[in-house]
Amino acid sequence: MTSKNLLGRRARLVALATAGAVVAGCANNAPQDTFQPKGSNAQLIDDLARPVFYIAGLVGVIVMGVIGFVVLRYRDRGQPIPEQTHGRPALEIGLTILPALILIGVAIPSVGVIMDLNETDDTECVVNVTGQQWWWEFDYPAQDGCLPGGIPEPIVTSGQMVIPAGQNVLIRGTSRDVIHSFWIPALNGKRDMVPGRVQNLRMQAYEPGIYAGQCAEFCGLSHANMRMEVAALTDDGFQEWVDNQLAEYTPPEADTLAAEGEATFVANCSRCHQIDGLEDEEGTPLVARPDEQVYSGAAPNLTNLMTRNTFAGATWSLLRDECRDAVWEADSDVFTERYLEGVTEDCFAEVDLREWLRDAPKKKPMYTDPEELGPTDELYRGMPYLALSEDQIDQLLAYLLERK
Ligand code: HEC
Ligand SMILES: [Cu+2]
Repeated sequence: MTSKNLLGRRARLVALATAGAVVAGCANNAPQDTFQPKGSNAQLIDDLARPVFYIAGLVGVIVMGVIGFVVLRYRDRGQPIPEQTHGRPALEIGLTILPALILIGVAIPSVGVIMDLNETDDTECVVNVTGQQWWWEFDYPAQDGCLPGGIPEPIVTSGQMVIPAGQNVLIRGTSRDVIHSFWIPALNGKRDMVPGRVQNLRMQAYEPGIYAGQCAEFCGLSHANMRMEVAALTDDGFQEWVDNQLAEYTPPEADTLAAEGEATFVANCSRCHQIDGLEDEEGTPLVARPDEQVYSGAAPNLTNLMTRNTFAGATWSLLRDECRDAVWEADSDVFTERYLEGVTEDCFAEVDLREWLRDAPKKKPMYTDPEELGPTDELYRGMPYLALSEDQIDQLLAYLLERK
């Protein structure tokens, strides 16, 4: 095969692959599509990005067209070198002023939108968002905001941030270890979450629904497994969610598998994981001390694990496929009700959670050297391998399934 033929074939392959990627990119049901805004902040960005894209696209096409013309028209065909000239003031000044004008034209609305996005005086509800390797914690301070009813006691959850649809929610974000970035493409742009700083970000969803996102700043080995969702509920639904999060602890019935699970949990898990209302045998409330165990100083609060439907950085589903689809693809008028059902026994997809309890660092890479699953700086990075027996795991699953 001649080199010319080879080039032609490669070029065709590249063209085909590019066209394929473009068509795939235009698929209409991508949950993290920035071009399908589902809230007022994302709408501001979209309204700016589209005209800017058209202007930039037009400039790009013109520049490429002129380059193509020059390359073809004046290519080397053995002709003598043309006479050299220098200086065309009108053209030079014109080609300086024109791009400057275009840039000013783009800058004015851009600065306006940046200022609008940073506006937080109009927020009605506060959630503290903290990133750590490799999951997000959401804690709701007690407040009058978030609905007429407010939030009477603090709530701590992880993976899925629940908000009332239609309200402007103020996210106060930070990190406990490295820089992460909070990004729910359908609701707003990215905001870096930096240790030692608090960064604000406003969230609003027009309609009830679930909106997927992911950490958007490389943050170590399992960066790709650091996902999150925003679940927006109706006002009544949000009130129900709040009441349920604050409901009193219901211990498992005596002499059940779940009751054995509670004991196993106390013995193996409660040093890191808080379950509000859980007590030791003497009736003293158990308070987790993840700061003594884990490098970031935190581990997810498991009080209501089964009210969220993903776990470990929202990477794995707690719902079986058909149940997950029923929630994720629900229309906005039925979404709230389906979401609030949480993980029922019929819908519980236990395989991933079982594997997680069997060996968490195997499921979600946490150390670059897999042989060294021990502590980093004498503290664990993420959840360690706990050498649980299959019986213990059965008990724990039965116990956790009741946490909602
Ligand atoms: C040394 C501290 C530590 C111990 C002990 C520990 N975990 Fe974890 N666990 C973590 C950390 C840290 C995470 C977050 C890891 C992640 O998502 O990447 C986690 C995550 C989880 C999650 C996912 C929670 C969510 O909301 O995403 C579950 C479920 C869980 N652990 C269950 C258990 C159970 C059950 C035990 C006891 C058998 C246990 N853990 C023991 C530190 C610990
Ligand atoms: Cu991250």
